[in-house]
This record gives sequence, C-alpha cells and structure tokens, in this order.
Amino acid sequence: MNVKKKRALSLLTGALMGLGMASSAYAQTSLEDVMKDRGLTQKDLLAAAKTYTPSGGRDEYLAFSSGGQSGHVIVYGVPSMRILKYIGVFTPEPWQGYGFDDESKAVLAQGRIDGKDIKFGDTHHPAFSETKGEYNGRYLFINDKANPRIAVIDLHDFETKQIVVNPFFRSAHGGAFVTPNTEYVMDAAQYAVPFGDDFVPLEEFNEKYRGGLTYWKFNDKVGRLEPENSFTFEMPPYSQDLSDAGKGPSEGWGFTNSFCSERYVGGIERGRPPFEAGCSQKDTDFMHVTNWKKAAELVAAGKVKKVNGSYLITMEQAVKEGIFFLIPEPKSPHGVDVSPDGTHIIVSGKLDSHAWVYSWEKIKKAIEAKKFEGKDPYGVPIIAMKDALHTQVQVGLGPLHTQYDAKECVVYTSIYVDSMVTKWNYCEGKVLDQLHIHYNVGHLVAMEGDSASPDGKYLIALNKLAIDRFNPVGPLHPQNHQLIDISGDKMQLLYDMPLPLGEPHYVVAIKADKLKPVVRYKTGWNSRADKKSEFKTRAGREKTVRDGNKVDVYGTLIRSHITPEIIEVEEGDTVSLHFTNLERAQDETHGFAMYGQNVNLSIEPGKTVSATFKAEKAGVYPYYCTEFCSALHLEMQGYLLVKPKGYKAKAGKIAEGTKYTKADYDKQVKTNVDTQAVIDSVVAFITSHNYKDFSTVVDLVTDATDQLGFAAEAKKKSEGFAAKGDYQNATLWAGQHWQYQVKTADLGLRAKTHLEENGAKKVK
Ligand code: RUQ
Ligand code: CUA
Repeated sequence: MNVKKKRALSLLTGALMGLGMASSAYAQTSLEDVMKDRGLTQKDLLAAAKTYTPSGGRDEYLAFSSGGQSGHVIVYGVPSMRILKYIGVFTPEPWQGYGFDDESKAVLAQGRIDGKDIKFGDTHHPAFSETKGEYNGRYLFINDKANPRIAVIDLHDFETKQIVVNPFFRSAHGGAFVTPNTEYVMDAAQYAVPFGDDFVPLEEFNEKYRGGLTYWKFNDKVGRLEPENSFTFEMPPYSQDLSDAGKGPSEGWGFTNSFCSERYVGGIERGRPPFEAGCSQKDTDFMHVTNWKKAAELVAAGKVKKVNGSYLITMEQAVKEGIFFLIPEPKSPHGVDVSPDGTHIIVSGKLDSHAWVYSWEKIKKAIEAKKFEGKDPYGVPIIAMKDALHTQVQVGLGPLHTQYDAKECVVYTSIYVDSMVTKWNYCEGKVLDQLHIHYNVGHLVAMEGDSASPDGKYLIALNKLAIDRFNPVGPLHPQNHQLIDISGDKMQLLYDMPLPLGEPHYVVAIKADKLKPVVRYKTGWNSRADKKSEFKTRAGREKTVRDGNKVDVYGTLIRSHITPEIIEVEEGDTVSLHFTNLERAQDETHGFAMYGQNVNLSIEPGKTVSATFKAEKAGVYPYYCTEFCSALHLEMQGYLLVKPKGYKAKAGKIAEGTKYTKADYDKQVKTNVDTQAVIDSVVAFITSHNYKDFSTVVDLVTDATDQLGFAAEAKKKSEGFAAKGDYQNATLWAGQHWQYQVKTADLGLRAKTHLEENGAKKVK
C-alpha cells in the first residue's frame, strides 16, 4: 500500500473508531463536519469506505449488465459501481461508430430478420465463456428475447463480433448460458410457435406449436458461433424459460424451466379467460432435462436431420434416444440455477414461497433405472418429484433467482413480491438472513457467481423499480442496482446505483484481472472481422481511386489532420471512405463525422474503418474529427465537394485569407527554435532513462518520432520557399513545422510524466 492510501485509511479508521481519539485533529473535525452537514451516520461512512475508489483507483470486479431494450451491454466496476462502457450489441451505438461504419453494419446485418433491420434488442442474460467451469475472460454472450438472437462480444477489445438468428424460434428468453468449456451456448424459446414460416391457427396449438432449446456450437479458436453445427431440441409448447448447464457430475446435461405447461391459449377478445388465468392453474410446471453430450454425438454420427438448414432433434427422436426428460417443478417457476459443484439445481416458483432444491444424483438414478411416473402428452418421460427433490425451503413470497456464495451450501435468492434477498443454506434447508431492498428485485449477481468457484464478497440486487430512491427525472424512472456486502454473516446494503438504460435483466461479474483488453490495434486492423483490413493505409500512401462512378478514398488520421483534407466527387457517385488511425499511443482515438450523410466513425488507434454512401446531392459537406484529440483538434477538418454533373472548374487559385511577410516568417522560425529546445530537453530526459522498459513510453516515443519526421519535411519545405523569397508559403510551412513540433512535445511530455510517475531509472 502506498503512503497516500495508508494515510487516508488511518484517517478514516480513526474517524470510524469513535471520532474522539484519532491521530489527526484536522481530518477528524472535517469528517465530523461533513457527517453533520450531509446527515451521515457511521454506518454510512463504513459503507462509503467499502465502495469509494480514490482517483486513479481500479475496481476488483467488472460487471457486465444487460442493457435491456437498448440492445447494449453496460460495463461497470464493483465495488465502485462506476459505469465504464456501453457496448453496442444489437443496436447502433454512435460513440463507438457501431452501426455507422461498413464493418459494424455487416455485424448488425447478421441480425436482420426476414431481411428487415431490427432496431432494438431485448437483451436479458449475459454469460462469460468458461474453461472447466471457470470464467476465462475471453468472450461474452448475450441473448435478445424479442428477436431470438445471440451475440458474441470479444473481450479482447469489448466489441460485438457476431449475431446469429435462431432458425426456429420467434422469441428466446432462456439464453445465454454456456456449457463448462463453452462447447455450446444454450438458448431456450419462450413463446411457442409453429416451427417454419407457415401460418397455423391457434386452434392447432397443441399439435403444431412448439417450444425448444437450441445448443449453439461455439468455436473457441475463432471466437464465433457455428450455426451449421448447432442443434435444437424440439420441445412441447410449454413456454420454456431460463436454462443452466450442468457442471461436474452433471456436466453434459442442461436444465430448462418452463411455465404455462397448461398449454393455455388466452384470447379475451374471443370471450376466453386471459392467459394469466389459464397459465397458472396447475400446481407444477416442468423442468426440462436434456443431454447435450449425447445429442452432439448423434449429430456427429449423422443421425440428426436438418430442417431449414439446421439440426432439429424431434421429441420422438429425443425420447427414443433417452436424452430428454421432464420433472415437475413449482408453479410458474423462473430461475433454474445449478450449484458450483454441479450436484444440485435450485428452482423457484414465482407463485410459490419455496425454493426447491433438486439432487442431480437422484435425477441420474431415476434416469438410469428408467423410473418414471408417466409421460406427458408428447410422450416425454416424467421423473416423479419425490425421486428428484432434495429439499424445499420457505424463502419468501415470489422467489426468482438464486446465486451461490463462496461458502459451501450458502445461497442468495431474490424475493420479488417481498422485495427482499434471502440468504439460506440449501444443504441443510434453513434460512440464514434476510435483507430488504428497494424495490421488487429481479436477478441477483454474486461475484463470479455462475462459475464453478464463486467468490462471494459482493451481491448486486437488480431491482425492477426505483420509486423514491433518486431525484425524480420524470415518469420513466432509472432502475436501481443495489450493492450488498456479503462477506460477513449479515448482509449489508452499501450503495444504490441508478441505471438509466434498461431494463437490465441480468448481470455477470468477473475478476478484473482476468480481462486483458488491448489498448490499440495492429495498424490497419478490421476489428469486426479480426484481421488486417484490405483498406489499410500507411502514412504518405493516401490516395483516391475512381472506378466508373465508384470512388474509394484511402485516408489516414493522426493529430491533427485528416488526410485527405479535400475530397472531390461528382453528384451520383458512390463514395467509400477508408480511414486508418495512425496513432500508436493509448487513448488517441479520432472520430470522423460528416454533414448530412450519416457518417460517424470512431477510429481507435490502429483501426481501419470504412463508410460507404451515395453522394446524391451536389453541395459542400464539411467533415471533422469528433474527439478532442489535441490542442489543434478543431482544425482537424476537411471538405467533401460534391460537384454537379459536368461541372467545369474555373481557372484560378484559392484566395489567401491572410498575407505573410519575411517578418512573419522570421518570427515563426524563432518560435520553432525555442520549441525545439524544449523537445531536446525532453528527449534528453527520456533517453537518459530506461524508457525501453515501459511499453507505453515506447509507443509514445514511436509516435513522437513519426511526428518529428513530418516536422523535418515541413521545415525543408519552408526553407525552400524562403530561399525563393516566397514568404507566404515559407511562413505557412514553418507554421506546419511548429504544429508537428507541438505534437512531438506533447507526446514527449506525456512519456516523461509516465516515466517520472512510474519510477524509471537513470541509465546514463
Ligand atoms: S429475467 S427477473 Cu432472467 Cu429475463 Cu428473471
Ligand atoms: Cu482527432 Cu480531434
């Protein structure tokens, strides 16, 4: 711990220990004042100390939250609850240029349904890729409930790389859940439909409508789902809900909830009692148990037929092969959560006050002994509840989802109706603690909670309502994620975080040090396809290529100019801009926005992106960089000139706005000489230290050397013009020389600061 941190901590502990005997009188009074002013209690201070992250501090965990209908994923730190990023997934996200450059448009286009661009997503459940049941920090998957799709986000750059559309379903809630080595990503349908595109009247619901569960094959090496190798279990029209994959002894199996196994079809307009009445009549629904390992073997052996180009395991086949079973579960269940060791499965019924704990050992025994209490109307064997249940525990009204603690047998269940979290022991079947939250909790997330070795520590309650917790901002309230300390015996509420993008159904949280995202791409990188872009452009190689009425512009961006600065095309041309960001330095992103063409790009260091549009209307279209990237950022600009058809340029030159003389030139040269002295001193500092041991500094130095190279060229030009007595051009090029010097100095100073702050050693 550094001195600053130690001191801050001792001040705080002093204050917490009675406020009368701490070491620093100054800090003590001021803390007391703050407490009095803001009406804080000692308990508040303790909570603050557990979440407060000093400037520059990092979080221990990163949480990835569903962004609900926004179609995004929200990333925030735990315990600070600071939002770090929105990742565009199913919908455009302008800041990241997602949905604006050709590369990301291609990703979004994979998610089209019947050729239609879908402009929202209903993201529910994110899931991390796993190795041996542990989060490996490589990929994140998330489902879209409304338009049955799954997206793949690569955590090496936090970008969405792929979207797949389910070939059978018309909704899918039970995703994304991964098998222990990310062989498959589970996604279950919600609302039964006829598979295929045919219209089938509701009168034929029982015979022709179907539910299902898709196991999407994931290719870990290339980081993509393989629709051609994925398979779907056809299931009864029971409204399959959430799923979870078995682990350890239950590895190879999957578990899926269902509700409305009554198969009730509402229709108040036909004089029928509504859905909700008919869907909650029976005391139990069904947990669906599927054997994906055996199913995969059947597929590999060529025993499964493809329908609509995708493997479909019919109910008949699944029953015959002994890979599909049903077990009664409590009324209208919601969550189904497999224990970290894979021995138990916890299910909660929304209309029941119990959590039901199933034993995998018992289920397996019943399957092996072919001990069934009967079959459902589709011939699927039913395992009797008593042959599968370990225990049932009264946890509160409207239990939904369960998360596992690091401590054996300890779990947390969200209690929707009672607005509560119940901590209980599922081995012994007893309640340990209860905590009220605000209000109506949905999912819970514990740190690494879905892995084979949960960390415990913190729990976040994802509350559906915020009501009175925040400053009012109109009828649509933010959602409220409440951070809870679960390290002790009693749960302690620490923090309320309003989340203004929703509805965020589920969150997964991973140890921050498992993530190693890149800070820059290899120069000329197509990040969406993860390969070198065919449009990569190097400094000095910028060009415009015309082929008929198609114009390709190969440009670059670097502080502080866009090359080219003037683009000339003709009315009716199709224009493709290809830009490469030449920066190597961390966080030197340039943006590119243009008037009236929906062109808005984010070009992170090294990235190459393209934007294609039709220049339909003659006119002048300014463009500029959207990121405040350097002192001369506002000057990072240019013009697209769309000339009328057949336009003939009049002879003449661009009129100079200002005229320069020898005195102007001399003044600029003097400034440049002074600036060079600053650069020299910075260079001397850097090279006299072991800067090569600091990769950040090496990058900065490389960029600075580039800039200095450009500076030398500009200097030569200015001197050439001066020699000819053309002080107009001599002054302008001397000014450009200075621009490059300033950028060199800026980079150099950042490198110097980095060395000073990180204890670089003097080497000569
Ligand atoms: S949901 S509040 Cu997981 Cu979609 Cu339960
Ligand atoms: Cu680049 Cu502003």
